[in-house]
Amino acid sequence: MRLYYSQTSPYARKIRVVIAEKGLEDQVDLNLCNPFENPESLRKINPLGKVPALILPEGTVLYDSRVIADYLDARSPRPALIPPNGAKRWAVLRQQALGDGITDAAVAMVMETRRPAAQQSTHWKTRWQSAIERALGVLETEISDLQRDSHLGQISIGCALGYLDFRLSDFDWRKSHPKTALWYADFAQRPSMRATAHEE
Ligand SMILES: N[C@@H](CCC(=O)N[C@@H](CS)C(=O)NCC(=O)O)C(=O)O
Repeated sequence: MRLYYSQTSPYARKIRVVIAEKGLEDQVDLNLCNPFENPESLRKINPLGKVPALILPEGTVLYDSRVIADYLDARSPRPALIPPNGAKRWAVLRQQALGDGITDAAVAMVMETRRPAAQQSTHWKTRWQSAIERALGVLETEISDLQRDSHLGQISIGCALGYLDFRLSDFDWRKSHPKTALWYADFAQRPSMRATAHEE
């Protein structure tokens, strides 16, 4: 398998964490690329031009981190990151949506702040910031649900918090979310998280 990724993408990081947690490192070649430089090789395999994208051994390409994570989870005999059914499954998928949703809002904010100042929208930046704050508020009340075995909900949320630190470091989310901060301090020490920390 070949993974197209960038060092700064929180979605690609999520997949690299999944690869490490599932012990699939030997089966995946890493192909570093910058989607914002519009590489033709990436556009050829993913019409959306986004990372992560995963080429499977038979040549099929999967994109979107949720689809890739689901595929990799099924591919390794290690304990499932996505429970197969029941309430636990929906809880994990919901946590994944919460983590990815924080990431979506944070990425949108970062992209907006790279536009010329006069063109930036205060309306959208406020809206994204408040979505992040509301999601963190919910997370703070549900943190005990995360303090169990490793699963995709934790990974998605861990990568979202890592991205906030990386790109929106002025936003001191720890102060108003101490339980989440405590959980993340521990989760960020996992070898899979340490090995995939963001780099410019
Ligand atoms: N929902 C997608 C989002 C992927 C995504 O937006 N990746 C960004 C990097 S952080 C990208 O490649 N952006 C390039 C672009 O928007 O042109 C996923 O979960 O994989």
